[in-house]
Order: sequence, then structure tokens, then C-alpha cells
Amino acid sequence: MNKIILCCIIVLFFNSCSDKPQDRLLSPIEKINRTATELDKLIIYDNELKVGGMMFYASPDNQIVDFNYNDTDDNKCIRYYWSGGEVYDYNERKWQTSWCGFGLIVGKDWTEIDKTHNLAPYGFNKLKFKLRGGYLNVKIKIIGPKDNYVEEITNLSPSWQEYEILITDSNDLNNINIYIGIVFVNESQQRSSGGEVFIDDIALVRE
Ligand SMILES: [Ca+2]
Repeated sequence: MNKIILCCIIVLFFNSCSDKPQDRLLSPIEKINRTATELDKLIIYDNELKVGGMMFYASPDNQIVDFNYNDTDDNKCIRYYWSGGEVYDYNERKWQTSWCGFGLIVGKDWTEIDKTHNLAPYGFNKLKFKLRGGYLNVKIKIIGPKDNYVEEITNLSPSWQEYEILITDSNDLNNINIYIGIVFVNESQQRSSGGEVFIDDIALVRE
């Protein structure tokens, strides 16, 4: 009997210590209901992922996503690295080196991609985030709600730059399943050497 209790405690301990965002799903619906109608900002990531989880848009090969990257002693951010190597495109059913990416999603991982969240009533009108790049010979595309908002960034600065995407139609936040997508695009015919991007302070805001 005591062994069973001890095993349960050990399992609970390791589960609570997990750094994998998909293991730390927080319900955004519960979070928002608690703050009622006064909510003017939904933080998606600041020093950790606050809502939902992540999924790769193609296979995870040749990429690293670190949600716990030490930017400075007192700041963490997301680091996304692509070597430029082959990634499997599930739609096209082929290995390719022209793009890869991941999304921050309402569900905990790709198996819950149909899970949605209606943020339209809150009237958020901006998706804000910060970016910097270590090096980059490919383009970065930031994709906002319902794929209707795409910011293309060709020259990333090595220092933090603030960006905002205006959400002109709050209906685009109606039953969303992806908060934001981050995609590398290689437009050359040859394999690129990929890139590295750092992302921080991602939030939907009403201003
Ligand atoms: Ca941070």
C-alpha cells in the first residue's frame, strides 16, 4: 500500500516538474473566465507558455524549439532553430527544404488541433510580440489568427524589435485553434543554412 502511494507521489512530482509545454497544458478558457470581461490582454508567452501547447506544421526534423531559453539571467524566451535540412511536408507527402514552422495552439499538441477557443468577445485588436535573430538567410513569416494576417520579415535584427499585427476583424478570433505561427521560408532552389530566431512577449491585446 505504502509503495503505491510513494509511486503516485513520484509520478506527480515528475509530472509537475516537466518542462515540456505539451505536458503543462493550462486551460485558456478557465483562465479567461476567471478574469471575466475586464481582460484586455491575453498573454500567450512571456517567460513561459501561458496557454495551450505547440505543434510542428511539418515533421520536427532538423529543428529545435526551446521554450525555456535563457536570453539573460532574468529573461527567458523561445528559441527556434532550423539547420536548413530536410523536413517532411505531410500535405505534399514529400521531404523538402523550402519551409518549416510551428504554431502555438489552443490544444496541447497536434492531436488536439481541432480544439478551439472563442476570443472574439474580448475585442483584441493586436497581436504583439518581440523578435530577434542570431543569423538568418531565410525569411520568417509570422502568421496571425485564421491565417488572415501574415507578417514577412526578411532582415531580423540581433537586438529585440517589437512587432504588432493589427487584427482588423474581431471575428477572426472566433473559435481559433492557433494563436500564432512561426515559419521559416527558403525561397532559393538550393538547401539553405536555415536560421535562428528568438521570440518573446507574445500577447493578444486590446488597445
Ligand atoms: Ca520573456
